[in-house]
Amino acid sequence: MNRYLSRSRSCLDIVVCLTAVILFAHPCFSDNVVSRPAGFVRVELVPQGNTLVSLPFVPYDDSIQSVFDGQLSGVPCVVRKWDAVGLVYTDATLQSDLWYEDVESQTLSTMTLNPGEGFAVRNGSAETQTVFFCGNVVLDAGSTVNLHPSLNLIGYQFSTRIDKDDVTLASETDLLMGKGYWYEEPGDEVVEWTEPRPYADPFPSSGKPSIVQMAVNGDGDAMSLTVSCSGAAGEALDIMYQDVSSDETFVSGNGWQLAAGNLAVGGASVVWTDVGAAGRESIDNVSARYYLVGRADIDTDADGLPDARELFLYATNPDNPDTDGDGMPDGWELANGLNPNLDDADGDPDGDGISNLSEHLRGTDPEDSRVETATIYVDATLGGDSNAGLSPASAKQTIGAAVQIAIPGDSIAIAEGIYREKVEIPNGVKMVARGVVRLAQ
Ligand SMILES: [Ca+2]
Ligand SMILES: [Ca+2]
Ligand SMILES: [Ca+2]
Ligand SMILES: [Ca+2]
Repeated sequence: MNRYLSRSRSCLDIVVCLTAVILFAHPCFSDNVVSRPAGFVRVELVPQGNTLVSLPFVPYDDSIQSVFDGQLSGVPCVVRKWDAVGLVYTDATLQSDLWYEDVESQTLSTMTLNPGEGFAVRNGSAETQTVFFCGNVVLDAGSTVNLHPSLNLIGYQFSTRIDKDDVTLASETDLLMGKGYWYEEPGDEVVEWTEPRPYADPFPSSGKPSIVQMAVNGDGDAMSLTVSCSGAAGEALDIMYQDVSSDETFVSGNGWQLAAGNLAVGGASVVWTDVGAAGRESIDNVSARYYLVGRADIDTDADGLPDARELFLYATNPDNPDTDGDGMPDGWELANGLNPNLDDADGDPDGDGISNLSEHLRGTDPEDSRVETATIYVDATLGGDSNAGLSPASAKQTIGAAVQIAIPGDSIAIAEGIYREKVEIPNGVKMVARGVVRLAQ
């Protein structure tokens, strides 16, 4: 049996504790904006041999029957767990889609599989077979595995790989998702192997939406997610995902991408199937994929971006419609190719001489250099300087505010009234009075 891991303890524990304090200071968000994360790891089983594996997600049902759920074929397929206390193996054998403790007496297996445990899978087929281990991302603050004297078969307890230098149980190799490892405890006492969660937990502790089931199809190339919903009127969902290859680590708070946007929901649950898409590999081509479901219809700051997308896709503030304070709302900036986290009000990517802020105020496209002249309306009585000014109903209040956004060729239409301001008319801008206009200081 291979010895993959060796033990050495030092001040590493202290470093890990400090890391934990930083991770757990992360805020949690309100219950109905986003789900907790779920995911799968894809594991390849060598033909007619044993592969050491582990479960890096919390299965929806930890029975062996449910964990494998029709994913294996061939004779014999056997799952073998090692009892480090009794120093014996326990086997479960697959026959006709059922797992047996004893095939002859038709006694079904009661074996369970959970994170932290390692086990061997014998693939009885002459072909490599792939299995998907699915479930919730492990979000416990810390996890402990008891290492018994002599041999143990273990897995890393969290839903990511971990670098060999970061694991408290000093290792000769990185601990990879979905892999199992033999560990030989040289002492004669039980040793606790404890790891703090290696990624932040910015997720609500409960609530809906919630990913309540994942199931792979028979061909192993599509994954169906069942999402439990709140049932709120107008509820709509975004599905976000994150792919992590075997040499990368999961980063929970960012790195998410949109898989499907604004799915309509008409009841207590909805099923969405991931069949891949342009820019998103189908599930048979990725090592591990994580999913997050956000409410697409909750936009607290009314900037056009749902809270969940602001938090996990764009890193903008869901409570501030203009995160970078440059006068242009987050949603408008993203829709027009600008940066919602950087003051780019003075930028002019289309080179038309009109700044991004002016383009926003005029309602034009900052990525289209065609200049459209406009009429800007001013009304001392009914107007407001935060209005766009491009229609009588959204008139500005002062001529100065209109001048600020005017370009040569524009007209400024001034409604009847008294204007107590000093006005300088730029070249090429025409002023049109509509009724009796008085300028006063
Ligand atoms: Ca928003
Ligand atoms: Ca902005
Ligand atoms: Ca900006
Ligand atoms: Ca421009």
